[in-house]
Amino acid sequence: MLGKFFNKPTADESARVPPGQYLTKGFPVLTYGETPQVSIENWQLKIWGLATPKTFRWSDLMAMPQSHFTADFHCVTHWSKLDVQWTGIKVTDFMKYVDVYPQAVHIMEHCYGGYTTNISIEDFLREENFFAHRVFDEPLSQDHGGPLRLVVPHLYAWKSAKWINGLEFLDHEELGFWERNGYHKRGEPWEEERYSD
Ligand SMILES: Nc1nc2c(c(=O)[nH]1)N[C@H]1C(S)=C(S)[C@@H](COP(=O)(O)O)O[C@H]1N2
Ligand SMILES: [Mo]
Repeated sequence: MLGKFFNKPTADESARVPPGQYLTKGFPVLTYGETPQVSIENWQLKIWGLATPKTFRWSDLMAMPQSHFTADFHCVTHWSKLDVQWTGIKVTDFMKYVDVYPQAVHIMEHCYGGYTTNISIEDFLREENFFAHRVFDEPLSQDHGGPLRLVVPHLYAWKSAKWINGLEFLDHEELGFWERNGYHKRGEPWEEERYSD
């Protein structure tokens, strides 16, 4: 596995590489199915379920506070990329514009193209999570989820929904696409929560 596509981590880095993961030199694209084409003019992010329904347009997101993030990225297929540099909106800043009902405990992330993934409210509301529209100082490419994706650094990257266009608030846990297909409900890389039992 090491060699052409993977780096052996330095001692410093290896403390940041979860068990069973290898550092990749590039930034692989991992997409199930077709890559959706979404223009900024037509782009929408909808809120529904156990929250006041709302639709955000691109200009709404751009008017929110913008932040820079450096985060490690861990795909369950065993590659990790350290220190990815992103620009976007903190989830906790975004959520100041969303009115969630008290019964909500879980979220389904919905995407253009039909991909879904589930996350608990607790995992979603962490300070280090963000919606990204730039990476390494370039607009986020379509392949990597442009114009906008979610990034949840503390869970395997399948939770980091590309082309995100909906947050459905739920009073129970429902499973998203990979979670229904054998992957773990939560996906914490340090615990190697790869597959469901
Ligand atoms: N909409 C959507 N989001 C997605 C995926 C996908 O197939 N569709 N793949 C997930 C997986 S498995 C990973 S590892 C990361 C990959 O992000 P990247 O292609 O930018 O590396 O996106 C996640 N988000
Ligand atoms: Mo992945």
